[in-house]
Amino acid sequence: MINSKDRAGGIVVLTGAGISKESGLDTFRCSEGIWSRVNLEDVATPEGFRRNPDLVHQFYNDRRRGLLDAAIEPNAAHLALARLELEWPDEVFIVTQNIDDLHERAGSRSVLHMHGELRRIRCEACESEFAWDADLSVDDACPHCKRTRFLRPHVVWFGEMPIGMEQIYDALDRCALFVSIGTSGNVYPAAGFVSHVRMYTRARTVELNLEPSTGATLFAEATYGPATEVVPVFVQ
Ligand code: BV8
Repeated sequence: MINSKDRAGGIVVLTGAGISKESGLDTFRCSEGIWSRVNLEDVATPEGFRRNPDLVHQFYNDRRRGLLDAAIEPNAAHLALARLELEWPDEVFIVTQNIDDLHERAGSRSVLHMHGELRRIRCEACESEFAWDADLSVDDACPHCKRTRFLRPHVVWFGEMPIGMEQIYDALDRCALFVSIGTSGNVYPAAGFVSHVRMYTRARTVELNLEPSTGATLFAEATYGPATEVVPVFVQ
């Protein structure tokens, strides 16, 4: 449970694919996960995009269409975090590895997508960035500079710098509570946040996950179970 001491400095919540699983979106490393069906090197690296942009566009077009399916809704875990932010305005900061928009659709406002956003694209020629819900192809022209073959998903691939790192570490350095939800703790720098908090702060560290993550032993507290069950209980 969250207590009043947790408010001194703020609450940082790191989320991963597990928080969206019960909304119907796939995780990456569970059995049947995304990386069991497609090779990460081919679709989530700049090299893969240069080698075969059509394959990468298809991978993200399929996931974007999936996310826009009417059946995909925020779940009780997303809604519990949105309620927490309402109760404690300006003290809850969600850093998500997810590229879906379920936190925002649940009502959360203070959300940073460190791995980018599925419903946004950017132009590698003019660096403009756009909301984009349609399929994307190499022949699409940048709405700003009109050039083709320069548009890409606004997503952070392996080997690329995640978004908002300075803001994230500022928040980690100040927080009184760090909660990790629905992530396997395999991808850096996100997987290193708990070690950073332990080293530089006196914050509480809590893992809420279906099962112990790779970094489970680094957390002072943990509750295991489906996010729609454990998150509402923890934040009440
Ligand atoms: C960078 C694209 C530097 C978007 C993704 C060795 C050591 C340290 C680092 C590295 C290293 N070797 C390589 C690196 C760097 C690399 C990395 O960490 N590699 C790993 C594989 C070792 N990291 C990077 O490249 C990062 N960039 O380091 O840049 C730099 C510095 C200067 C200048 C330039 C560059 C970039 C990382 C981002 C890569 N992009 N995806 C997309 O397509 O979505 S990562 C991919 O994995 C996803 O984004 C996802 O967010 C992320 C993490 O996965 P999870 O969210 O944890 O999902 P997963 O399936 O793994 O786990 C789900 C969990 O949920 C499970 O634990 C499960 O039990 C649980 N669960 C399931 N159901 C439920 C549930 N929990 C609750 N309820 C449920 N119902």
